[in-house]
Order: sequence, then C-alpha cells, then structure tokens
Amino acid sequence: MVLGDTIAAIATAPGEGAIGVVRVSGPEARAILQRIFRPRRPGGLVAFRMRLGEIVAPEGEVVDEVLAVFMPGPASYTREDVVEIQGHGGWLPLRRILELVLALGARPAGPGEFTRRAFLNGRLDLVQAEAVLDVVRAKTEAGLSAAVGQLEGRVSQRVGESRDRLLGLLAAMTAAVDFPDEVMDPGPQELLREMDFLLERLAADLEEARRGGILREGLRLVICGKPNVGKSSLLNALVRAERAIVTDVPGTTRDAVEEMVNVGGLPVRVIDTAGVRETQDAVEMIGVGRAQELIQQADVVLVVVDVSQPLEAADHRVWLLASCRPRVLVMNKVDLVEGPVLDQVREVFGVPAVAVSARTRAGMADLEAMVAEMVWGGKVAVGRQGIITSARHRAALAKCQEHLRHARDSVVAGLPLDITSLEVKLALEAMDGITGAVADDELLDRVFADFCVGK
Ligand SMILES: Nc1nc2c(ncn2[C@@H]2O[C@H](COP(=O)(O)OP(=O)(O)OP(=O)(O)O)[C@@H](O)[C@H]2O)c(=O)[nH]1
Ligand SMILES: [Mg+2]
Repeated sequence: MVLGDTIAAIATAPGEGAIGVVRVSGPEARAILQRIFRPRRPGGLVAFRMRLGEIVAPEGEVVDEVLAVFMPGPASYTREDVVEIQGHGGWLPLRRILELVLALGARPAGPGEFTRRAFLNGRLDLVQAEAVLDVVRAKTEAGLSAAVGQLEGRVSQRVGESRDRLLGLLAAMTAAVDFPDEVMDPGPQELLREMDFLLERLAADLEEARRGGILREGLRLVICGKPNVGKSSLLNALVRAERAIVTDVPGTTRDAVEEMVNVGGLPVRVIDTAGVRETQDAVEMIGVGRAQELIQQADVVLVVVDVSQPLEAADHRVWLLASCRPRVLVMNKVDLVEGPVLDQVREVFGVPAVAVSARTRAGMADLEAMVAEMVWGGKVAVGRQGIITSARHRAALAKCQEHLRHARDSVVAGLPLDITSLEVKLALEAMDGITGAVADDELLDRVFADFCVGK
C-alpha cells in the first residue's frame, strides 16, 4: 500500500553533530532528490548506493556537501521510496535542505510517521514499531537487549503462537455453533484443557512482562528506615554522587529524593525517603506519610538499620511496614562495629541481610548483587530477549486473561457454546491489539505520539 503523499523530516537529534540526516519517504522522494542533488561524479542515482555530491538551491547556491542514497520501496524502512541525505550536522544546513525538499512538494512528517508507515505497510507489527522507540531510549544493556529482541519480532512470535491457539479454539467452537449437524461440539474437557494451557501461558507471559516493565521504566528501589540510620548516605553511595543531603541531625530528609542508576545492567530508580518515626513536625509528618506510600509502590524495599546503635522498636516497625513488598535488610555503618554485632542483628530479624558502610562503600557490591538477584531470580541479567516490556502490552495480556477466565467459567457452568465463544472472541481481540492486527487510528496516535519527528 502506498499512502499518497511524500513526507520529510530531519531524522537526527537537534543540536550540533558530525552528520545530520534528512529523510524523505513517498512517491516523490526520488524526483525531489534529483532536482536538488548534484552528484560529484557524473552518472544517475543507483539504488542503495551512497553518492557524494552537493545540495543546490534553485537559484544555484550550494547549500551543503552531502552523501545521498535512494532506497526504492518495498526494500526500504517504510516500504515506500525513501531518500536519505546526510549533510553536515548543524541545524542550519539541515533546515535549509529540509526547506528545499518541502518546497518541492513534500510535507513535514509527524512524530513517528516513518515508523507508522512501516507499520501500515506491513513491514513491522506494532510491537516492533514500539520497540524502535525503546531501542532509541534504552538506558541499560538489559533494556536495549529486550528492545532489540522485540524489534526482531521475538515478542511478536510468542504472542503470535498464543494467538494461533486461541484462534483454533474459537474456530472449533464457532464451527460447532454454526454447523451443528456437521461438526461435533468440542467437549467441555477438551475446551478446558486448551483454555488451561492458554491461561498458564498467559500467566507466565504476564510475569515476564512485569519484569520487562522494570527494564523499561526502571526498578523502583525504595530506601526506608528510622531517622539518621544513613538512608541518604546509602542513596549517595548507590548513585556515586552527593545527591541527597546528609547530616547527623535526625529528620534531615523531608521529601523523597529520586535518582536513576545502573545496577548490574538494570535501570534502577533509587528513592530516598524521610526517616519513619512518630513526629509532631508537620513537614516531617507529610514526609513520613509519603515514605509509607512509596513503600507500597516499591519493587524492592531496602530497610536500613544502624548497627552502631542498639536496635529499637522503631526499626522493627519499619521492617513490618515493608513486609508487603520484597525487602532487604541493610545493616549500615559496619565500619563502626565488630562482626558479632552483625550476627546478633541477623538473628533478631532472621532474614538474609547485607552489611554495608555507606561511608567506606564496604559491602555495596554485595547489596547491588542482591538487588539484581531478586529481580532475575538468580538468572542472568543481560541478554534476555523476547521479553514484553510495555505497559500497553501488559494491559492487553491482562485483558485477554480476564476474558479467557470468563470463558473458562462459562464452560464450567455449562453455559451454551455461543456464549463461551463470545468471551474467547474478546480474548482474541485483546491479544490482537498487541501486535496491531486490529489497530484503530486512536491506538496508533497514542503509540506514535511519543516518537520523535523523523523516526
Ligand atoms: N560511620 C558511618 N557513618 C555513617 C554511615 N552512613 C551514614 N553515616 C552518618 O550518619 C548520619 C546520618 O546519615 P544520613 O544519610 O543523613 O541518614 P538518614 O537516614 O538519611 O537520616 P534522615 O534523613 O534524618 O532520616 C550522618 O552523619 C552520616 O555521615 C556509615 O556507613 N558509617
Ligand atoms: Mg536522609
């Protein structure tokens, strides 16, 4: 499918760079290039061959020396005719080149419009199109690896397999409803077996997706504990910078402080909170309330205790407060104590704990390893491809799961096949929303709104 008009945009980031690219896609792409490009050596454009030359304005002024390439569809990014002009990376020359292209009839591309065309022309499915953005934005190796896996279609393949099973199930049910004389009803046992298989698979995918979300959005690591135990110092040690204010006055941190770091290839958002204690100070009280909220939203909680001081009831209160989330006991200030003290603390809490010193950085590597381990359940941190990372995909999987559960319930309740098949159909539609097999403009607008122009 060719979409009428020709679009153009500067495809590289604004600002100065060694080179910058103007990208043109559509039926006029080649003709436009031919009118503004003067090759250094004689000879016409050869598909997929870079040519050195100049961009020349109609009045004869040389705008920039460039490399230009013509990529005829369908073997191009958008499957349309595409031209890319590599000029010098300043904003002004690129702007001039783009203006010439637009003057010749191209229209400025919207955000992500090249990728949107790639999707509409069947070159990418929606998962892959979204992965393009993730590859661009990836903050860590693991995030990049997951995004590349998606781009290569691994998630699409996994989703596609589930979809085929779901479609098979629906087909069998629909045939039995539509042709009751020719086709035998699939028995409830058979239906339940297939549904259970699919539900199990969906549950596994959702679990993977939860971890995938961490790759994309960052693990929320919340540091909490009594005042003055060294929470802010720990944040600074994790981010290797003096980010949060540290003093020996209890109650220093009033508001949550957040920083992004890379822990063993995982993007981690470290969040420091106000020390939890009974307080009359209004500002501090708000901070403590906020800390409790943050604990609820954490992926992992670090409960910090100061081992240079006797443990108090308040330490246990914080530990209990965090019991709803995966938590690690961090015994801080080990530089001030002897080994036996640590064993006592371990005994009191009866959990695996890490001993660290935010001041000397002793034990910090162990703490980081423990956090990474909690996320991957002891498995490798990098190179996990084919993982679902987007919140949109997770929501679609959850919706599919819900409809399939309803379908299963209606089989168990002995409801007629046509009612059950309706739920299976809805489950299938939810699944199709992931790869964009059924995608309306609204969905596409939402997906591509985050893209930059020129991608
Ligand atoms: N010796 C030693 N002192 C530490 C260590 N970590 C923190 N401290 C000191 O403990 C005091 C409190 O540190 P903070 O990081 O401000 O503690 P906090 O838990 O953020 O305190 P609030 O924000 O008041 O709740 C400071 O004087 C730090 O220098 C450590 O590992 N060893
Ligand atoms: Mg603090």
